[in-house]
Amino acid sequence: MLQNFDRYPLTFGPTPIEKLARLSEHCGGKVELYAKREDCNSGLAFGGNKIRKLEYIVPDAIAAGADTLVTIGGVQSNHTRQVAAVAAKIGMKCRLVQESWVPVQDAVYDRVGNILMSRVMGAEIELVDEGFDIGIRESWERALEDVKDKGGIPYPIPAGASVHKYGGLGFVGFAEEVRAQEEALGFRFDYIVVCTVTGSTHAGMLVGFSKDGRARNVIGIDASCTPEQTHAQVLDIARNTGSLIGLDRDFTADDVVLKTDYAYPTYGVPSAETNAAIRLCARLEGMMTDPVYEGKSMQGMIDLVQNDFFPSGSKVLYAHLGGVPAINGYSYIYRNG
Ligand code: 5PA
Repeated sequence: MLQNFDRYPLTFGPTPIEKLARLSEHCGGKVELYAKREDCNSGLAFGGNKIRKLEYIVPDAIAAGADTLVTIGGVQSNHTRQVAAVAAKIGMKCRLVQESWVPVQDAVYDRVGNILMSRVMGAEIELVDEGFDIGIRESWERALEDVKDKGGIPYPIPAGASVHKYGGLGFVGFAEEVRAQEEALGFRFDYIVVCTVTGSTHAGMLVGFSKDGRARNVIGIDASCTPEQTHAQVLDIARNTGSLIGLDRDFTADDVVLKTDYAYPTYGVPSAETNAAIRLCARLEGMMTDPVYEGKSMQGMIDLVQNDFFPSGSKVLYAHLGGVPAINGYSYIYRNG
């Protein structure tokens, strides 16, 4: 589906799929759970889902003659850390706008994890006191202007690399990769579970899996806590990505399956149930998830299994999208494990 697009390799190659045997058993054994490890996809500062997206964006940045990647996220954004790593790798500068998207503050919240790594990798960081919003932000537009004013050539990457024209392509590639892995495994996954916030991960998968009739088998777990905006953004990106790759079909709101029961109490703040899911998965599988994104999709997947959302015998693929470095910003919550 992606043969007409340039890809700048930043990942190790296809990501491994592993069976979560003990977690499946714990959840009753009626459903087989697997994880596709996007959290182990690259040597670039711990990798994660943005690296796959950036593989299709970097060729455009190079072609544009840019010298500075400019992007935005929260203080513990995984996306900004991955853009900082990619900028270092390709020899560009990096300018990051980090807004106060999360209301709780651990003593070291702005010193550890993702933001620590972005600083070490040489990104120029501006902390801005604005709340959560997945849309286009004035602070980011100001940063683009500022780079220009100082004689640089900025390349704009929006939050989560999502509403970028090529933002959906990386996860179309994910679906193609899963199809090839299914051939080797000798079975097909019935459902794919994905954490959804800025939307291009989910949207790319939806487009990619539509090729074999599984668009609605991509189960998004909202972690934005602004689900209407996220749902609309997924649909927009899916439509744009579909027409970009010349797909002969449109997508409707019903194609975007988004579960909205797990993002509470708000973006970036884990509930007691999210923390229970993080600990359960860590203790049964040695697989770490984070309190902002993957812990919520893990909680959602476990809850859906336990409430028989997936028919007995289903094979469910959990897309582990990375994000664990942020857990360092939540040290007080996990001080006793
Ligand atoms: C993020 C996003 P989308 O934004 O593509 O919907 O992906 C959601 C998601 N899991 C899921 C992890 C680990 C993520 O980092 N992170 C954002 C960030 O700034 O890090 C874009 C919000």
